[in-house]
Amino acid sequence: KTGEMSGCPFHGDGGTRHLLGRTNRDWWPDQLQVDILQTEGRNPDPMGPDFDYCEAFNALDYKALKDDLTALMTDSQEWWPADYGHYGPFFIRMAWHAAGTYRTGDGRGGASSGQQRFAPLNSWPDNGNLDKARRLLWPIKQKYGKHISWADLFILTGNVAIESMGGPVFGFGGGRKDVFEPELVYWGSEEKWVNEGVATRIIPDEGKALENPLAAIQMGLIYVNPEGPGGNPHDAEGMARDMRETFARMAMNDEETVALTAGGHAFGKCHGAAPSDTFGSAPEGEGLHRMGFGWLTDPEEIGKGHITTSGIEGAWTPNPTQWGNDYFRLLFKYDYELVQSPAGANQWTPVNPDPEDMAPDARDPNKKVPTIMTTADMALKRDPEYRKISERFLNDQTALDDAFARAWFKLTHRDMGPKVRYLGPEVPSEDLIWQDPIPAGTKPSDSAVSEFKQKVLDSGLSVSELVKAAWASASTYRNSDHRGGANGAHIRFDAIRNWKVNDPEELGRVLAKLDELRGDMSMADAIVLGGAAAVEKAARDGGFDIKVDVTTGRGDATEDQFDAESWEPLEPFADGFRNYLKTKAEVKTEDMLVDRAHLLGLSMPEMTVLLGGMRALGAVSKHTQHGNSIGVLTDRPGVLSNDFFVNLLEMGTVWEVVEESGDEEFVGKCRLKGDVKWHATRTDLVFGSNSQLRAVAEVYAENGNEQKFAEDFVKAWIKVMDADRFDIG
Ligand code: HEB
Repeated sequence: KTGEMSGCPFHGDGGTRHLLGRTNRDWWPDQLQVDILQTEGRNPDPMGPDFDYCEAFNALDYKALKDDLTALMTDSQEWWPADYGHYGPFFIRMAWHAAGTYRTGDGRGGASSGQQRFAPLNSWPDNGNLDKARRLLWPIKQKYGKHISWADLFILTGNVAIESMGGPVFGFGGGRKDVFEPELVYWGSEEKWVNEGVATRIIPDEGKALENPLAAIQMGLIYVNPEGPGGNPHDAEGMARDMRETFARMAMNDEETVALTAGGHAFGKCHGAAPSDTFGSAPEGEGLHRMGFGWLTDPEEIGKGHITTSGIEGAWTPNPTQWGNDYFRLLFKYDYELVQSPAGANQWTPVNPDPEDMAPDARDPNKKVPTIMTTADMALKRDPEYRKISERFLNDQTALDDAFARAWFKLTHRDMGPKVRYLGPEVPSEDLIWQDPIPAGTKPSDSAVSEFKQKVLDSGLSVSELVKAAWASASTYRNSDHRGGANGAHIRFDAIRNWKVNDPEELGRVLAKLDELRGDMSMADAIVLGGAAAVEKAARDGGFDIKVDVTTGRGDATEDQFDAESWEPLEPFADGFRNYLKTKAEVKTEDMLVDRAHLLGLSMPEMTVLLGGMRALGAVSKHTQHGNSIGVLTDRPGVLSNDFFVNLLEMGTVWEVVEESGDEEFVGKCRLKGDVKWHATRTDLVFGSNSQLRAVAEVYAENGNEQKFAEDFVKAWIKVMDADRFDIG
């Protein structure tokens, strides 16, 4: 367990930064601006909103596709010949790099939307030459069309590659629907790539820890620098530290890290046969006639195998296209000495290897060349904890098989959320703890639901308390890795209930009461229905007759289905919807609201109406000195009304900064008399100060839109409550 894991995704080394850091526009100012065609709500997805990928995938001839992929492994193309006549290792690296961008901090990255096709990932230095791997797949993608997404194809190809070289595979789940635009993700603020000498992100001497949510050690890497921290091969301790930290950010423990790295490097080779000034720029910055290819090398050199990718040169084992235990056998059989590759990279090679422990040349099987280890590989022997695991695997092939297969499955499916989202004939039946398994629930009858709602309203619990409890439960959902949400009722476990944002004492009281009233209904349903009852009452009190039709039939996860540590990164350090901020972050507090809304899958109007409605209901956190009134711009809290917007935009109020709050809190005073009317935060005032948010807030403050406000609020509320109901399709 690493101390940094529970850190706020927006807390780094104390600077200030933009929500998205450095973006594609910053990296490639000349990039074609197709995004202007995506304004005014136009969708860049050519398949349109009615396309059902699930249905298309289920109609796929899965066996035929796998057969074609198997044949492709050894169908070497002249324009990019397969090392050892087998593309398997190359495709494993492609799949691993597709999945390896996942980070637990915000659940973003990962393989599930096929982002490796788009900038910046298509041009990351660490993804060097994977443009060729993806292009080798195009004929197969074309053949199977809508039945297999690129995102699924990357991972399935990785699996087939492992299988075709005799490696162990645990299963495959499809269901990663393609997107047609680069995801807007924070990848870092640095202005240089790793190969341009950007600083490394962990510098203990300077008190510099890896900024959350990032999971790579330098800009443009998927994980660590293979040559050592900042390129230093002698820093064995630092190497293991960097690996441990970055892999933990990918949700991998030591055993998984060792199994994955050694298992992965049982296959293939590193490419550093020529100095790195012999190839061209990355795909996104290349000329049109390169047709999306980058890192171009003279075709004649390619034919000779003179390829440079990482700059390191050589294979790890004598059998680079065959699964086995040679990696550990060699690692422990030999002392390794530091040498330089032809491209000048630091790497390690066995001292006096036996002839049978030499590797074949990638182009000429009759020629033998020395094997290698990267400085990262050496950590599996040099670090005491990694070493224990490595020695176990050295002597127990079955243990390695199992650990590698399971870790690979987790790596490649970690960002897909609940198992019900997996498609296809190879979904493993075993439940895995990182899938957050939830037992199936039963749907209560309509009469049971109405009876329960009535009991809840008669129980003495307030609208604000019930709304906060339901929100606390459902809003843990992340649309990035599809974790969290109301299903499972994880909120009742102490580890979650005690998050400061939840006002634990109040929440505990509400949950106990709901538990008492629920009968045989699941706790998960009871929490959501309690919220629904409260919203319905608040709407009635506001003069609106609206039903809050949330789904039911949720199940309750048991203690042993709950991995508290893996839930830590789901704790919100700010939740603007509840006007909560734990500590000031590097980004502005309103940025954190937008980030949270994005993780909940909300649009700008949905975010706006939800926030305004929740303020009216008094559903704010009590953590400030203003108790549960901060941002509640209404004289009748608990009644569903558009008062928040009306009062926020009221010209009779002037707002002043509360100096001691560090620009976080404000008072609203009567313009004429000067008396204090309201207390609010940045998250409140941004709906009056930001021109776009103001435009939406005005709509909800306008006469004649009261009913629209109430209906939109309820719609957005239901959306959040039901965001994780993948189990009901
Ligand atoms: Fe790896 C390759 C590093 C992990 C799988 N890798 C590689 C290279 C390098 C590396 C440098 C070379 C590239 C070129 O081409 O040049 N890795 C690394 C590191 C790490 C890793 C540092 C962390 C520690 N891997 C890994 C994993 C996996 C892998 C986890 C899976 C599972 N890789 C791989 C493969 C390869 C590589 C398969 C080969 C490719 C070819 O052959 O092409």
